[in-house]
Amino acid sequence: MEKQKFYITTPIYYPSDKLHIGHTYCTVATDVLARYHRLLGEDVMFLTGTDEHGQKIGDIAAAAGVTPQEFVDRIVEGPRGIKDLWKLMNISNDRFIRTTDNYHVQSVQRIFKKMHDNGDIYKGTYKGKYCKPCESFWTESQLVDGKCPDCGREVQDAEEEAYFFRLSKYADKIRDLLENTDFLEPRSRVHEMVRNFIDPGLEDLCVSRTSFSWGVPVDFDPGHVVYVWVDALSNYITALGYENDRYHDYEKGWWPGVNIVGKEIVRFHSIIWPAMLMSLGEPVPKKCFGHGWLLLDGGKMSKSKGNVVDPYILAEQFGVDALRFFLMRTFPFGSDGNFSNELLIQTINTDLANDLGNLVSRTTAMVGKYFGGTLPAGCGTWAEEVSFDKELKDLAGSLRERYAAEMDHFAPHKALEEVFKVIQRANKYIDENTPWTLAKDMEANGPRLAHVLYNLLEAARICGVLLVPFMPESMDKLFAQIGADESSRTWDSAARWGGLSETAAVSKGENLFPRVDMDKALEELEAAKQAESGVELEPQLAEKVDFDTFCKSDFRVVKVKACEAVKKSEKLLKFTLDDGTGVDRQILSGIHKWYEPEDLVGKTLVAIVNLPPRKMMGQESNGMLISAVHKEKGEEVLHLLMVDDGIPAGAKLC
Ligand code: ME8
Repeated sequence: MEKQKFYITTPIYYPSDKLHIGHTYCTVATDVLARYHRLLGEDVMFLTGTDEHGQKIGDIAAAAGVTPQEFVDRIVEGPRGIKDLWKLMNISNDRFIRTTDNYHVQSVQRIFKKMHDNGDIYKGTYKGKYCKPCESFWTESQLVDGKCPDCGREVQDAEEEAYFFRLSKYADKIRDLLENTDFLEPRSRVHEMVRNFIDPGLEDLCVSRTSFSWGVPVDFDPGHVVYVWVDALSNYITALGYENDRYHDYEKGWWPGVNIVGKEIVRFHSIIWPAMLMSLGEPVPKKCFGHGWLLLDGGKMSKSKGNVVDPYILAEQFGVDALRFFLMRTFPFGSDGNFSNELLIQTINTDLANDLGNLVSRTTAMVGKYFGGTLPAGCGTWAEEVSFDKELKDLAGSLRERYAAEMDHFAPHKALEEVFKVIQRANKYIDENTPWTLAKDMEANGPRLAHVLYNLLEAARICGVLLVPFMPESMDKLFAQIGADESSRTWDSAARWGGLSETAAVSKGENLFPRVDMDKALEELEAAKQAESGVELEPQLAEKVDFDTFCKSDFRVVKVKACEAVKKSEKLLKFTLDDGTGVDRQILSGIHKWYEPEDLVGKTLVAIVNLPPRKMMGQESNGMLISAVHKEKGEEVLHLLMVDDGIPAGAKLC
């Protein structure tokens, strides 16, 4: 029988800058679902990619002095770019689409033409508001306090000849899709969409622009480029081969698929995208799931706010699987969640090091110590089962069913909760049985001890199978340690208590999840963040200076009356300063590399004025100007300390 096909997609990412932990969250979640469906035995197609057109990217590339194509190539394909990140995070996508791929560009042109030819795209004049960062057109009535309803930023007036898509024509069908089917989840998003967009009346959508050129050209009307969202949304079918010869999977049962998206782009995926498909006469997706945001200090992460968290740093410090697990375990999929490094470390320590890691390491160590790594045949059964034997077996034996129910409802966090109930139950089972006491009299208690350890291995195995989608590499290690062969790693075997061979070869290997020292890890993270940004700071001095000694240094505010380069010196500038005494002070400073003398005249600076005089290049220097220094990408950077011009020359710093 042919395997059931399952098609799942992430949003395609804007390569406008490096991706952060919020993007990683979205892709890891989709990867977990894709791996879950593979575990079920389905024939999975998992698509991700990059959304590379639009005015925003054109503008950023221009500012960086490169062509848009060069710019996106670097961020998508370059070192530590988007493809590298997905490789690092063990993302198992089967396909990667770039909207600048030729086949996609051609398909979008054909899709646009099809909708034009069937009368759903017509020419008109666009008058309205445009939010550049969101690449979204808005009508006056949709604005919130005159600003973009999505991001709250200023919008621009826009007026140009443009093509329009008859979105209004599909209003009733879309309402029906949203309200009367389970297409869009979670349900709260349905209410948002209906209240904010359907109830006020769907207006036709402007789908072409003429004021910039970085996009898919409308082939039958030069000068127009296709609206970036029409271009981007089409990726879900062009990547399967719709209207192109690059792939041939569209008619093979992949479509319709499941779109996993963040909440701010649910509007595009649950209204505009289904309407486009209706216009094309194609089936709408099976599902659109709108997950929440990872917040930092209560706000959305964004480069412009400077509060992004770098997934490279976290994965390198804590391990890819620990990071994947944390993202799925901690934040209810569908709601917003507050990210913090402390929370990440706590989750690793509690769930992975304490609960799962300890269960596996204690059990495998005991099998090694008491049985030389192989339990005796027959240890899987025990005639006089006690209540806690039964409890553990029942809970683990029925876990797969509860887990699947949650995964099927896009609740990976709840599925993990079920797995961890079993892990915690198993750890309690160790305490209930005190194997080390049983081991004191192996002759009398050996068979019971073997049974207890078998039950523990078996509980670990079942949990291991169900954790594969979340932590594939670590679960391979776990299986190797408990001696689980291929047949006991399958989905079927997870519903069967007793799947592990009684005489499996058990070996205590490396610690799966080492405990993290919170303070040390936080310090290292900070250092890694600085190294990534290229900023290096001098370490603070440990040696204390007593207050009286400190007070002997006389720091004063000084004003620059004149400044010139010292002849024959590349570095030195000569300052004539007003230090409030009425007598000019001369100071020489080696800062020409960072400042031109004419830029400093009139500035208010700080100097230490009671250093002994020093001769430099034959000239006397009476004091030293105070600067702030750090290194950036290995280069020293210096900033003269400049203070408010209102402070009079000679004022003492204390
Ligand atoms: O929207 N928390 O691309 P994008 C959770 N190109 N998810 C987040 C997040 C956060 N802090 N920040 C971003 C686009 N995301 C379009 C998609 S699809 C045809 C075109 C999620 O790079 C965001 O919600 O801005 C979205 O789902 C995805 O990252 C890509 O965002």
